[in-house]
Amino acid sequence: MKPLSRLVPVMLIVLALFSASLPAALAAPAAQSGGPQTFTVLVGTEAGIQQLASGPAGAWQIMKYYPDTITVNEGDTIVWKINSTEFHTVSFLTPGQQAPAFIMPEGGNSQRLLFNPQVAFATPTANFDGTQYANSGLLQRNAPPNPTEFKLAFSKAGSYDYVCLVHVGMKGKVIVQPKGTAYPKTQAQIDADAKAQIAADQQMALGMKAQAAQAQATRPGPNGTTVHVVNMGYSANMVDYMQFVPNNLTIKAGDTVEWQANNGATPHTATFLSGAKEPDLIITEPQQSGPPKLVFNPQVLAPAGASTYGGTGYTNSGLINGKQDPTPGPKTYTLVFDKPGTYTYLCLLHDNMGMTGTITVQATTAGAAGATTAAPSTLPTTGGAPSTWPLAAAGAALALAGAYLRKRSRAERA
Ligand SMILES: [Cu+2]
Repeated sequence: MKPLSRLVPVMLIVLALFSASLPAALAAPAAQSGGPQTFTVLVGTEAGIQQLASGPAGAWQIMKYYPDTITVNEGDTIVWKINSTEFHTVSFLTPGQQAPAFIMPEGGNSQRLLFNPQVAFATPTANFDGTQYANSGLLQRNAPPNPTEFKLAFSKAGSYDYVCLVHVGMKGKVIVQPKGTAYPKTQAQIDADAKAQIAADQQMALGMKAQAAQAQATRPGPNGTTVHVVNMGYSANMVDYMQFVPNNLTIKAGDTVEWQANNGATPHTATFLSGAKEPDLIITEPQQSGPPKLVFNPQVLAPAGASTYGGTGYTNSGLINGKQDPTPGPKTYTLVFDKPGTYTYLCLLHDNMGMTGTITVQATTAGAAGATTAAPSTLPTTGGAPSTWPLAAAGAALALAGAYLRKRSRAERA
């Protein structure tokens, strides 16, 4: 929430200077004087802030621009500032251009997936006239050297749509008026509107908590055991809940946990590190010329480990794409827990938004203990044949995690 907190004092000063004495309609023309103006748009917001080791982060990520439509004049500049833990882009496509994919197959005989540098890195566009591809790259907070803002000057009157190339449906518009035209809103009014919209959207997101928990259910498993369902987040109205639901679960030895894909299109993982280092999401491979290759770490993408977990070994669901993602691939991940203990796990994509959980396994009573032995062999597997998973994951470009660039920068330092 840094950019917002920076904004608020400025707004208060502006309001203190002008609002008390001037009606809003009179304040507007003041913005006309003094040549080109610079306006600010906030990118994303979040709610349900938690204090994490990496800093404060929202469990709810809201994929919108504030404001989503802004009117400026020729010669003016807009600065987009990241305002969420999730990363986003601000991307103006050329007329008729298809949005470049965020994640793409490497091609040839490779099974690897790459992050598209055309999406990940900023274009050097200085003066936008509607004919160029102008892209912010991935705007991300607290992840230098990745940018936290994107500046673009507008040289030609017109109406320009832009999108986030990571989150389908996240879009904005810039209306550029001829030089000298009166502005419909000052920055102070824009800020006030944005602040009100952000507050409303945060309330809307927090109000979705009950729905997010709704699909939880248990059902009988084999031999008197229980299958417990954990939802991998929740997605609606351009809002993503980056939590396991429930995030702390207590079961009996021999029980099964079934993680279910996000109800939207957002990919997640359920990953038990068992004390090992979290794998980087991205492997950076410098090239002779041009941008480095950004390889989607196969260790994150691919399922790993056995179907029973007892506290040891890297055990990973691999990428579980949301239910609305048409890409073939598993929509559930199941693990049987046979040893008492408390086991922590995380989503490799969204742990920086607090997407972590625990499974506490209690010993069964003496009478039921024998029942657990037959459980693993009779449970369904998750599918996701190793030969098909990398391409299956390609469609998951829709909503990748903020972990990406943080890890990329870590990889680059290494
Ligand atoms: Cu996740």
